[in-house]
Amino acid sequence: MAKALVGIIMGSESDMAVMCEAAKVLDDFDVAYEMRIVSAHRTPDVMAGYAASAVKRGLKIIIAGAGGSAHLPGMTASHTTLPVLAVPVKKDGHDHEALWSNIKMPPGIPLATMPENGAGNAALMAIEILGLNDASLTKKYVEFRRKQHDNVTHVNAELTKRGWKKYLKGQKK
Ligand code: RP5
Repeated sequence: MAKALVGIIMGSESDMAVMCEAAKVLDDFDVAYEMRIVSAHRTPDVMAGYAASAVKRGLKIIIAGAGGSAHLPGMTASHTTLPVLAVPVKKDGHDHEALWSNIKMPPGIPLATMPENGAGNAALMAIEILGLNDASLTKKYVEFRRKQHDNVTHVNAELTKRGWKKYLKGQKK
């Protein structure tokens, strides 16, 4: 098994439905990762140890997701010099407190905050960063971006040919 380059951590098992989207993207790009529950509130010692040992263990980036008061991403960033990508987890009944908590980091400790529940984009950002030192990964990523471009081009061609009403009707089938 390849050594993990990305650490995906989350405050609770209840965040996993959101955070597994990051794992799916990394799987698609064959990027090795590890996934752990690391609560800033319930296991603060584990959180500090995880972040402090991350460089030595070979991690290059940490994706940290949490909901509620969401201290995990920021506190993780404060215990490591690795780039930490925050995913504010928003569940039913939540307001935007996790997002606010994550984007309000004080000067001096940067935290790259993704959109609410944006674990997939966090993984893509991780791939962009890892790609700086991995040409074959960047090649796959460029191909991924090209497919998105081609998809829009294809939709536009269909729209022009059939008009939006027929296009939408075709989509609903
Ligand atoms: C945060 O508070 C966790 O990230 C989670 O989103 C929330 C509480 O989780 P559970 O009570 O569902 O374990 O620390």
